[in-house]
Amino acid sequence: MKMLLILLLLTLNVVYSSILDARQLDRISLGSKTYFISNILVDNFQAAQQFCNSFGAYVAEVDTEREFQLLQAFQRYYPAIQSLYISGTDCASENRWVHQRTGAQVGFLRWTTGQPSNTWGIENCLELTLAYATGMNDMKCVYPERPIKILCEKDASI
Ligand SMILES: [Ca+2]
Ligand SMILES: [Ca+2]
Repeated sequence: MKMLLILLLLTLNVVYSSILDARQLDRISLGSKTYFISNILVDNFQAAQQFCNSFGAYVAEVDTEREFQLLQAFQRYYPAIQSLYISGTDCASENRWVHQRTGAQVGFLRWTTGQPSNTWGIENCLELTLAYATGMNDMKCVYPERPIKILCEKDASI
């Protein structure tokens, strides 16, 4: 299984950097973008944004199926990481998902089983999750009971 994942990542032109900040995990590239996972946990979207910003990056904005597939493969490479903050909120209009940074509509949505649930009417942020069928889940933007890592995106190649 692990070998299959490695092969998949290789075919997706995964490039690993040997020089990593202590707060980052490995990186991957797609076109002119670089993605990396935080090595810290945060319990709210604002902190996620601040973390990515400190690297000149932003919370990953999934806009194409190709981007989604790559990032999902990247996450699967680290089975211990079940959840990752990604960009997107529907706080202004229920189930109309836009990026927090730009206000642009989220270009690609792939919900995991039973989602979006908008549980308690307050799930207005997005995570990429390996739970159930894997995909996206709407979750609370402030979630002290369950801190998670962050998927950041940067407009630069490695
Ligand atoms: Ca919602
Ligand atoms: Ca949900």
